[in-house]
Amino acid sequence: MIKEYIFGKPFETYAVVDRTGIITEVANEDVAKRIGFKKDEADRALSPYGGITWDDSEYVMTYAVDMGKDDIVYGLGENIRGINKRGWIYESKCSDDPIHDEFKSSLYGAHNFIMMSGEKVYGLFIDYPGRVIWDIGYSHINKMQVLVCSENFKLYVINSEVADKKEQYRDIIKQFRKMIGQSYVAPRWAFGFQQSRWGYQNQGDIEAVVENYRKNNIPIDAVYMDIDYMERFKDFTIDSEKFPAFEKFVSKMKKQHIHLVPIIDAGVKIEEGYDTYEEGVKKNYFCKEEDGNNFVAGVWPGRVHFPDFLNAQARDWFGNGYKVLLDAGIDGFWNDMNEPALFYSEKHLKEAFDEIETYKDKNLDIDTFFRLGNIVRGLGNNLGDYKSFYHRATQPEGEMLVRHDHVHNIYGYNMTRAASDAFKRLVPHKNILMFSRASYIGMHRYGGIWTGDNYSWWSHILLLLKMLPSLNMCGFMYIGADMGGFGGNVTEDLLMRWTELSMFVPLMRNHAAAGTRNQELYRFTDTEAFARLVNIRYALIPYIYSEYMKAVENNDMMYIPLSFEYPCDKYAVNAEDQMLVGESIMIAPVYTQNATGRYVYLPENMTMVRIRAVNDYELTECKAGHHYVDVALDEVVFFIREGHALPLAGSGQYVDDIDVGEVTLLRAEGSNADYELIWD
Ligand code: MIG
Repeated sequence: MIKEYIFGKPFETYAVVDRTGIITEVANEDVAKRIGFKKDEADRALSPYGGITWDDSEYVMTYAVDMGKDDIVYGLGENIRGINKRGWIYESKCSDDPIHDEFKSSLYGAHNFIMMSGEKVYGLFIDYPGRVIWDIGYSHINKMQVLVCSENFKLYVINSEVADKKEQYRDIIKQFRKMIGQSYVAPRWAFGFQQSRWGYQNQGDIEAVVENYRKNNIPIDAVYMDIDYMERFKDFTIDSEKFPAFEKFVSKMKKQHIHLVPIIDAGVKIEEGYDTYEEGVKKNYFCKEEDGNNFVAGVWPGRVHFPDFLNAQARDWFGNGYKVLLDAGIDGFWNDMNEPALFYSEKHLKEAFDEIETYKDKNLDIDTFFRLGNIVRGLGNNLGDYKSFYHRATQPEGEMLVRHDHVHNIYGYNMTRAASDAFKRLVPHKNILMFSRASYIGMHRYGGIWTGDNYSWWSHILLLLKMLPSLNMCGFMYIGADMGGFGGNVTEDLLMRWTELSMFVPLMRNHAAAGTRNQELYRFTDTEAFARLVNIRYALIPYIYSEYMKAVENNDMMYIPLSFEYPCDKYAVNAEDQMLVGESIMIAPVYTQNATGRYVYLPENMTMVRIRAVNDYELTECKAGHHYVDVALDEVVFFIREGHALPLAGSGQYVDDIDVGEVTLLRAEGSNADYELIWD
């Protein structure tokens, strides 16, 4: 059962699309009080960060609820910390921040859904595109306090009528997912291994990558084109010196079963004669400042304008931009910098220079010296800048002028919607790969996400694992992290362990930042081991793809915390470093450097699969309970659940090369279970 409470006059985000069975109530003062929401003056309301200034609202709405000491809070999608979100404060504010450590409170997405599991199990979704703070046991260890920085939003409370706790979890998730609409389905080839690097300059660089992968028998389906393929970082252009005959090159790659996936950035370069820029200006498709001038920010190309993705016409126009690349045979894209990330705004930059000028001949002391540094550091992704531009948002009642900070969290969502709508218009018979960096719930219908600029840190293997179920709860199914880590220098063992987790994740993409160590799998000593591991991935693709499709169709999760299946087993409830993947298996990846194995908890009898190569594996029956399991650096161990089976194919050098007519069924010991394969 879903109840919707309408507070004030909410902005329509189009997050909710299926309203069947939803009971709506206007949250006037009495109703708000009854359900525990309180109006508070913004500057008096709780905030660990001081006053609430994000969107200048005079009043905020707060909700507080006591938590029993064993209650669990799930959700919040793309975020730091655990599957159980208790013990920290999170902030829904799409942020371009490359340091994903424990101190952060926001990453690139804003996913305002939680599921509380205590005496009662229920889901909460706050549909508000500005700032929302989730204090889940931070200010008070046994209290959850939610702060919505506005009086205008929608709240959805989801309850389950089924009695069994185990069923309740999935029932609540399914109700929520149904309400927000079916998730995006990626093309099948996008489940293959993909290679990326910020720094590939031209056709030759890409060809060398493909050649090396093929030569080493490491399967691969796609190579990415990061910002350097463009002409001076201009969207929808291709540098003709680096790619003299782009269309031919795309089709040559396609013959080798390689898809090229170019990046598209949110900002449009200001440059006379550049058609996208000129058309955007002429038709008023860019975000504006208060005085009506187009807002100017600095990003990759230098000065840019931001397309007004909240406006339906601007969306159509920007979407049409993808056509040049589609026409050249491109069938996949990644949307970047769409929080939107900004290095500086022109206005703010001027002020900063003026202020720095006044420091010139000063004797800099403790205060002034740090202030000087902060002037420059504070230029990027600055709140003041987000407050200084406007959208002409298309709303059900017509066009509405809205200041960016009030709708910040749906900017990237609408960029991806622009792309996805254009694909349906321009190439209706093709399924295009699309994923984005920034997101909001609702965007899951239009594309997937990658989790942005992580690091080559061991802790980031675990962070990926923990994000998987939380993302599924919020509708994001085509997901993945930069395998091996984006920032910093990877080591061979880190990359190998990461590969052993990413092989169970839909988006298996190795990507690294410019200036870091080369990270392609053929760069390391034991290339042969990487080849074996990626071949195992391809043998598992029929399973991964089928489970993905089933989860999408049933509005279900593909990554399931053990606590969902075994809610009365305290070891399962506490397990945050192993999880179920689909209906048949449990994974327990190694994420510690120099470890030769790890402790694994089996909530029920399971069959251990130790696999070193597609044709080299053994099955061992294991009893429920605690085990120490050896896992050599170059092998994979996972577990088949009692009474279940999974298909293992004979690998392939690319996804279409996988022969699903030739699958072996790996069955749990003593079971004659069947498996429903989906391969359309
Ligand atoms: O701030 O296009 O997250 O994947 O390689 C850097 C260059 C801009 C950020 C993306 C990253 C990409 C990089 N981009």
